[in-house]
Amino acid sequence: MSNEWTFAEPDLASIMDQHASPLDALADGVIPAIVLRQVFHPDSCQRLIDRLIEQQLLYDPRQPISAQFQEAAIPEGYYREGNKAGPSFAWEEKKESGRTRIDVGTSLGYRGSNKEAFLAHSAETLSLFERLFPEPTDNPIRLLYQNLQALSCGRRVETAHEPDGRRYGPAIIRAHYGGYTYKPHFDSVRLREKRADYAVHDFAHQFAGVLVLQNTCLREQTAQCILHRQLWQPKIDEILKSGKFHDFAQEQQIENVRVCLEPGDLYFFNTRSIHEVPGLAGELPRIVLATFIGYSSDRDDIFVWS
Ligand SMILES: O=C(O)CCC(=O)C(=O)O
Ligand SMILES: [Fe+2]
Repeated sequence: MSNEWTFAEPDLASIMDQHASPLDALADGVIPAIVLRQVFHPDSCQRLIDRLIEQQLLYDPRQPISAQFQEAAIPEGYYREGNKAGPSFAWEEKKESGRTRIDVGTSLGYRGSNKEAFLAHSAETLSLFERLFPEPTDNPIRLLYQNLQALSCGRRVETAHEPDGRRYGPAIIRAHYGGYTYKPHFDSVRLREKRADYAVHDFAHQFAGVLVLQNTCLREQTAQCILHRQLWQPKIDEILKSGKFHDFAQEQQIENVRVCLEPGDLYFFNTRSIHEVPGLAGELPRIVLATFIGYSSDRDDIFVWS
């Protein structure tokens, strides 16, 4: 078997041909990502962005920014641990950078410290998305779930829920303005946020499923995700927090891959792999539809949330 670390692409048929169980290959770190090209038409991406701006859910950076959006903007690197009220940072960068993110939807990482408030916010998001996506054939969340289902070898893909049936936000739309950067980090409700009081804590693996809706471009470059062939371990926490992961990766000769995507491309990766999205301060924000995914090889259900 080749030891090359290359992602599986470009469509379901060829991916299923290459891998008996692509999600297990992701879980085991055998492949860095699964990339499905052009699952959502770029025109549909643009129509959705126009609708989001029309409905004042996102702002157009070419227009003056209202106080409403300034207040809602989320700083880089931000998340909350357990039920702590204050924020933690995945890396030490608390200063006002002017790079902001607007979320349309409910983030467990951002709101999960107060479970009741999180579930109430999730319920609002579920209604918002029903209004936003009235047509089942033009619904990118449904599309993401269907593609995941097709990769899952017969498992059941559903929106994450608590035992009492209350559902989490099913996906989130994120717009990254002004060169917003995800520095090298990992995501895990289990290992990082330690949310033992949530049903999603029980899955062995966490993936991300991200559909690109708009790229940011600067001097013909686009902002893209880089995946490092390094699963998170406690010993690299300090390296991540002090912003020294690049030096470490070079020293240890850790491989990485850049996943270049166009609007309409969908990718899945293991969020325990150290990953980053260096920002570019282009005119337009990078906008994605993002999810987290809970996966255990021995379970027949897969939970999706944001
Ligand atoms: O936007 C992406 O492609 C990935 C972002 C990411 O790493 C995250 O939301 O934790
Ligand atoms: Fe991430």
